[in-house]
Amino acid sequence: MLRRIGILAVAALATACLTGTPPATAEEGPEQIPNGTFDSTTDPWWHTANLNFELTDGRLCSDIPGGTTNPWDAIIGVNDIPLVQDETYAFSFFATASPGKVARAYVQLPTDPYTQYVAAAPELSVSGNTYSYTFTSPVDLPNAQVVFQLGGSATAWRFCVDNVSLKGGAPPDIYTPDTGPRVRVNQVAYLPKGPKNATVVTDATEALPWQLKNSAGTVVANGTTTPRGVDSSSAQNVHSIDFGSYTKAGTGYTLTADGETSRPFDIKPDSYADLKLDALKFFYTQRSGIAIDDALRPGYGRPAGHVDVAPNQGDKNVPCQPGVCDYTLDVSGGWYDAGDHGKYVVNGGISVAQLMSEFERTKNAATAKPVGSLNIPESGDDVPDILDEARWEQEFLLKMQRPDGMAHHKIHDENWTGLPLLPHLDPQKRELHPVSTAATLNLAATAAQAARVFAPYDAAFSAKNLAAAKKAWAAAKAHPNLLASPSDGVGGGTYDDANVSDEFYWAAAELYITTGEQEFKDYVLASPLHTADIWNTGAMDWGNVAALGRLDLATVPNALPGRDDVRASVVAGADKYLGILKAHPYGLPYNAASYDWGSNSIVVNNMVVMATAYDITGDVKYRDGVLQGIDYIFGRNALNQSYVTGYGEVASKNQHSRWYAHSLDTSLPNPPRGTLSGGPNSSIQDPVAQAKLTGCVAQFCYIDDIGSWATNELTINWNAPMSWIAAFIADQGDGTVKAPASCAVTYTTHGSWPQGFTTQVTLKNTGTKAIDGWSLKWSFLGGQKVEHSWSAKFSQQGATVTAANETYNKKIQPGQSVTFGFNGQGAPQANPAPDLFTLNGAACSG
Ligand code: 9MR
Repeated sequence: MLRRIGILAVAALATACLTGTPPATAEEGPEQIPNGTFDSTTDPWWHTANLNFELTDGRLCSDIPGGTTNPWDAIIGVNDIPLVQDETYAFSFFATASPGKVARAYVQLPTDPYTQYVAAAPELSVSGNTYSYTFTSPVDLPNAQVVFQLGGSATAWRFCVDNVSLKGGAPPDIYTPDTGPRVRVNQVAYLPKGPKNATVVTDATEALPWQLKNSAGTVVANGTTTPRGVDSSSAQNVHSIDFGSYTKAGTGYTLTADGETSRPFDIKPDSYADLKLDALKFFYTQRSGIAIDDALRPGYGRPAGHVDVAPNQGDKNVPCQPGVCDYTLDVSGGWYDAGDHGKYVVNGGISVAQLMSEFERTKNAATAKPVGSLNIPESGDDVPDILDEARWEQEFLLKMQRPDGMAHHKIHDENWTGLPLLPHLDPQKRELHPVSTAATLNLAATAAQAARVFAPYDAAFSAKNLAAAKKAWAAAKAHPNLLASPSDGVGGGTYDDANVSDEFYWAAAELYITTGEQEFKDYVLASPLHTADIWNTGAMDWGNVAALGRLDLATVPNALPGRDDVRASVVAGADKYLGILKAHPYGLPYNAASYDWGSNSIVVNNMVVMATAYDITGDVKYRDGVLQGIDYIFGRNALNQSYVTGYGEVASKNQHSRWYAHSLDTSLPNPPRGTLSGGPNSSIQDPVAQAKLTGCVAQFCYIDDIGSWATNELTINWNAPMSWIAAFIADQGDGTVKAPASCAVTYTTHGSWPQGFTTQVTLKNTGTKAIDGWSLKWSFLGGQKVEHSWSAKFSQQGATVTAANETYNKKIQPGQSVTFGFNGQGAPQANPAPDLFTLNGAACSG
């Protein structure tokens, strides 16, 4: 037993309280572990032949050799522990690891099949923690084993353990999250001219009075709640509050109902401007293959990961898994997928696509505004930062393509690593996994999109992407059924997908939009997915990408026959999600009996569909759906918490990550501001969630613990739609809907030749007042450039063109028009008429 017993006891109790384990009770049974305190001997504990025991500071310690493969390649254990069926046991121990490591702790059958009655994967730190678990024994067994499995690390480390205890008679482990006041609000902000809704958890079945108070405590509005019955996603009886008629900006508001006062919140214009940038800045610190500059991200600087500097084995010369291929590839760069060091083409694809779509929205949506500086190394070049960031990933995706056009599914470590582990310290062998049709089509789709969005900035990169996209498309058609294995999940995620018809549709859609070519048009029109109802419980995710194609066909200019129907189908999807949101007492566009892995991304992606419907129709009900949906993410939920780091009074901050592992190593940071957590996941696949949340009802299946990879990871494919939505909301300013301009534009391309075209534009004043001075803006699809023009002053930035009046045609009387034109250059690919024209900053109403 450690001498500093007082300190340890306090530490143990604190941990027990933190983890929600009830303190020991008088009824607890006798200690079952012989010599768990190691006061003077290590007997009767045993170890595998590759270990030794030492008694150090009253603890059992052992140096664990590096270079083993499996957890069970190094074990410390004790035998002959009696278990009584249906008895609930408290199992606990104190342990340290230097450097920090994940160990396995099991109470198990001592022989094959080694059935585990409690299975824990504690993340051990240098300073040490007490870990406590309860379980109910399903068997009567005289000789159970307690083991610590310590193998599987490439490098050597030291393990120490103390106070190993197993006692029967433990009260069941009931974890009760601290959910604070029963009035649930968006803890970040409501827009002054936007909807404002809240939820009250109450036993009352009749309407209750509510008051809105300002920061001085003065009641500024009041009303009565709407009883909503029992919400199935939380099993709570709830009421909702609508205080949307109050529009005065301010900070520190609170809502009071049923004797409870909400956490404070703001009513503020532009309160999402920071999130718009933070959610995108997330990607820089996920970068592989480049040092993260501490000057750009104070507190987040780190050496480059996986650039072939020891102990990394590097990504510049990566072999395949044994037997998969006989070559190596340079697949350095890209973004780390999540909290692991893996890089996956399926998942990189949807993530980079959503960033590029966020950029394309700035060209095609009436309310969209440019994204701004992300404070990345490329800031200040001529390319929008959001595209520079997307390019970091797209370059990696291109490297994953083989000469025959097929793309490798993924590259990651040979074995899973523990936490914490900074990218440059990962010692594992990196391996390429087989090519897959899904990965190849992710490459085809994103490269086709990249070909058009990068065209104005880098013609060579654009051409490279287009060639890669076409090659990938042809390869996928030749190998339409090479599926990633669902069991290829050691050292990295599987991202397996049994149905790639949606990947084919998405790739064809992007190739068609970029090229206008017949083959892709025919494929899109013939695909059953083109007209299918694809608006499922979740609109899109890494394995369901038809909506990515559908949304882009609807919003990026193209000449597809029946395009109006495509646009109408997106609006139909938005109607569905809006209906779900309105029926939901917590106001979210997600209705599921059991919540899926990454449920927050489903909520946000369904909001993307509503936001797109707003961009298409201008109907404010869709925008309000988005503004209401975001309330759930920021605290109008059963746990009364925000799921975005740094936003809201109580917010996720311990997301599962090997390098933002502050809760395991205080010298490391928490995730950066603007990081979305995966959120409630009913299947609670990880041991932390299983220990704390078993039996949870959907919204409660979440814990802000770094060990809960199933409920609390961070990923590129979750922050991508988060950033898209943050931009959409930020672009709404204070929520005032801008009146459209009274104008109509006819844009006619009269002639075209391989590298050029001539277009005439007529701007008509459809209003009742004269237009006195005009500046008309639109965007080209890709690399088109105005070369020669007449009757207006032209300027161009990227793909965005501004035509301003000459002195002589400055005034346009009601009903009158002006006509001007230009010769454009560089339209070897599709050159559709723009959908959006803005006159002096407001969209022409048509
Ligand atoms: O987000 C993925 C989720 O949809 C899957 O159900 C889950 C299990 O296959 O994997 C998730 O993705 C993880 C990936 O496999 C590895 N990197 C971390 C990802 C997020 O948890």
